[in-house]
Amino acid sequence: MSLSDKDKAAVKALWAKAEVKSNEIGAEALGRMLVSYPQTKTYFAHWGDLRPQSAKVKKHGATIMAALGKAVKGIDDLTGTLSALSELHAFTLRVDPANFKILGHNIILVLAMFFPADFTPEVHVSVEKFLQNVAWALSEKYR
Ligand code: HNI
Repeated sequence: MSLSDKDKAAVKALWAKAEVKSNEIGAEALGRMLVSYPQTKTYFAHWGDLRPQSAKVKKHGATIMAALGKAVKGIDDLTGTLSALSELHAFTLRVDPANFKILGHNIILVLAMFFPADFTPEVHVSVEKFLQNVAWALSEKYR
């Protein structure tokens, strides 16, 4: 489902607020994914400590959010914006693309936790569509 101008505006507005807290948001989302969807831990086993408070989990949460920040800026061409990352996840990291939806779910949950007043049903649907499109773009090179 492609993003309307309204969706893009809603995502950009929420992101403008989220960006300053993006390290915290990313760490919370990644930490939660690893606890509540333990099958995702296999990809990060080489880190050793995978508890949400571990330094590596926190740092990688920030890395993911920075990449998503770039995706928000490149929202008109998500496939192009995310093509190198898609290639990395497909061929080097070999991440099952089903996991992109799982992380997206954790990110949307944490955004709702951090910004309850902003997270109207209209904003929810736009952010959901955005994360869905990010997951599709990241899956693009899997063929
Ligand atoms: Ni992902 C590395 C972005 C979902 C497993 N990932 C990265 C990097 C970025 C990134 C950026 C660092 C790249 C580099 O070093 O050049 N990952 C994203 C984004 C999403 C995502 C934007 C989805 C929204 N990654 C996932 C998921 C998994 C995943 C769902 C597995 C469950 N990613 C990895 C692994 C690495 C990684 C594993 C390498 C980590 C390391 O440092 O060893």
